[in-house]
Amino acid sequence: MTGTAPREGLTALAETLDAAQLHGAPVSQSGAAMTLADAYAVQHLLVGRRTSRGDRISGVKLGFTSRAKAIQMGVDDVIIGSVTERMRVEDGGLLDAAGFIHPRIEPELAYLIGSDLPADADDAALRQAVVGVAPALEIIDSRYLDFRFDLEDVVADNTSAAAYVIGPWTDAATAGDLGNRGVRLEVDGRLCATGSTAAILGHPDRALATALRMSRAHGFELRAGMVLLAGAATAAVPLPHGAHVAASVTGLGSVWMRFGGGAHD
Ligand code: OOG
Ligand code: MG
Repeated sequence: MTGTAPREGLTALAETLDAAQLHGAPVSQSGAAMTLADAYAVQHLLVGRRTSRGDRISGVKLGFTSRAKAIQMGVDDVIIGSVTERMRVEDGGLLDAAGFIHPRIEPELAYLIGSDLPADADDAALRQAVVGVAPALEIIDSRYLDFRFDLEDVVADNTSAAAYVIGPWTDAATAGDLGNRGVRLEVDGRLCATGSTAAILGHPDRALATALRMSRAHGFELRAGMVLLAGAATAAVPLPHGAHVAASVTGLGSVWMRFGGGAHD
């Protein structure tokens, strides 16, 4: 299949991915030669199914903004997805493991957008709209078998988004230059990954311009109160049941969560 896939095919794929997440059962890679535009159309249909069940979009996330992630997953292009209120876990909270397939955890940096961005806003306007920065954790859980996908598959699957945790916000005006801060990820007190915020697009603030450009290109909105996850600074690590996970960014403090409950307990 080349060119633009028929709308029914895209709707069917969104349903399949939605069911995979709801039932915690992975599905085969789509096998279809989707265009990137098709893949984003599927993603919007998929997230639309969530919002029609009462969820709300709470932010956007970028993926593959670091070499470590691109190498780990074999996908080189930056991608964008949505995160929702029901994906949000309180700092220090418990994420219910029920329904997860093969979760992984990533240390990230989050930006808080303080005001709605008009359609014609430029990069400077977005920088000005950012009111806070925080260490964050992202839990990803591909709905595809063996966590394997190509660019279009992972875009269709809302960039593997599953859950996220935001640490304490620091006022963006006083946070200082975020260009080279140490990043640490600990699972059960064991250091699993270390890196630098410089791994994120060379400087994590570049995530702002990238998010603005990609939002425009692929039909996302940036609104007051939304978070922007800039992408993992290190490769993702498996998230075992019962784990206690913490991430820190030098100068911004730390964020943590537990993963458990669900069918296992
Ligand atoms: C896709 C999501 C990548 C990141 O921070 O790079 C991502 C995946 O690896 O499954 O969230
Ligand atoms: Mg991520």
